Amino acid sequence: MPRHLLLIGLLTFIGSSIIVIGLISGVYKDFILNSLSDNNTVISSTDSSDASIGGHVPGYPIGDTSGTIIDPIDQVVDSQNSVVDPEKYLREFNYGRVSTTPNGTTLREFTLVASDQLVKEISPGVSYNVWTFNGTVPGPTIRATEGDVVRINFVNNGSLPHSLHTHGIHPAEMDGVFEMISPGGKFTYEFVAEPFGVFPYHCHMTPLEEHIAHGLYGVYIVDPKSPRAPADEMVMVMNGYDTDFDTENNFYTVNGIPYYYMHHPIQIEKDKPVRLYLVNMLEFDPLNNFHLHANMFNYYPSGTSLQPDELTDIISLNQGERGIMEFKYKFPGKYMFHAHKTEFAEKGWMGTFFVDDKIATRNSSQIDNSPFYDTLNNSFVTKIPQTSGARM
Ligand SMILES: [Cu+2]
Repeated sequence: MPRHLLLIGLLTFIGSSIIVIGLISGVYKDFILNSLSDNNTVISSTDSSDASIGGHVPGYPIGDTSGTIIDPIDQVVDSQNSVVDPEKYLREFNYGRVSTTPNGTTLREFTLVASDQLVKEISPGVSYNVWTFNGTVPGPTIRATEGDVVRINFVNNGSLPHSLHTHGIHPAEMDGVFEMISPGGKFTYEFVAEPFGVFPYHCHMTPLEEHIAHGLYGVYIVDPKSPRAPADEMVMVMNGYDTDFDTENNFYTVNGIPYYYMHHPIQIEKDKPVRLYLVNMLEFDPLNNFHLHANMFNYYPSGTSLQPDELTDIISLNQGERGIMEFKYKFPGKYMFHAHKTEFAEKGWMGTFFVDDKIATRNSSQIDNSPFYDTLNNSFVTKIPQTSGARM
């Protein structure tokens, strides 16, 4: 047989093989994707053709996209195994053990224990080796007033060197960057709380990317000496988890558990001011954002001013950026908030506010800065006063 005919025959065979493989993989695409999901223990019991996946509000079905849908239909978060209880984390502010220094300044003392051996659920059924401050991701929110002395007893209970780097103004040796704290080591960070605002704290050991991605961060709030107006205060940390170690996040969350506030709406009161301390600690992705539905909010970048910079319904933040949002809802009902980066939203970074107009208006003298709405008892629970401390 002439050589050129042999070549044409060979090329025809290769071409038709590619077409057949293409058709087969198209037909079995869902099967292949589901198998991959199973291997990664990602919850994926949903059929992508079902228009009402996830039990979400009518008109907002979660459909299949370029990403794997990982929204558990019934989200029962196991508080024993879960990396954090987002219900509790949302409105928990730790004011430290309070005493007075000889010159009359308020001293707030905290203890932060770093560890890197815990395996916790970051979503129901999905376990991950989290690196934590005090056992949760995000770590506890610590709070002081401008001018207070903040003392943080840092303990490294992990197997790797860690440190504590807090944003804000302080001396070089309190910056937690060049002095690594070895496993089993301790260090006391002490500085004056300044300026007022909202700040992240996080481990600063290399490779930094790894220490942040695994969860070593939290929020530090400094109140102005003359306090902000009373409001329903809450903290939200935007983060992600790279569970297959390819330096791309598989899960995106606000307050540690993907989709948590979709299934457990945050109860707020109609016409009552809400103050939200927002921090972006997302690793690997350069930008994250927060979009509030059917409303606008005043935004205070870094929380360092009492005058808002803008009135908007969306704010985009790079890693480490943060600010304060203030808003109130005019109409009762259920409203979404989520990353306006669709991929992040559909991999877990979305939630809802439930605006209730039936909550009895409380006596204003009983209102402190951080009321907690107890969904079990259907009533507000008063938070600890700002000066009592001893929460950590
Ligand atoms: Cu670290």
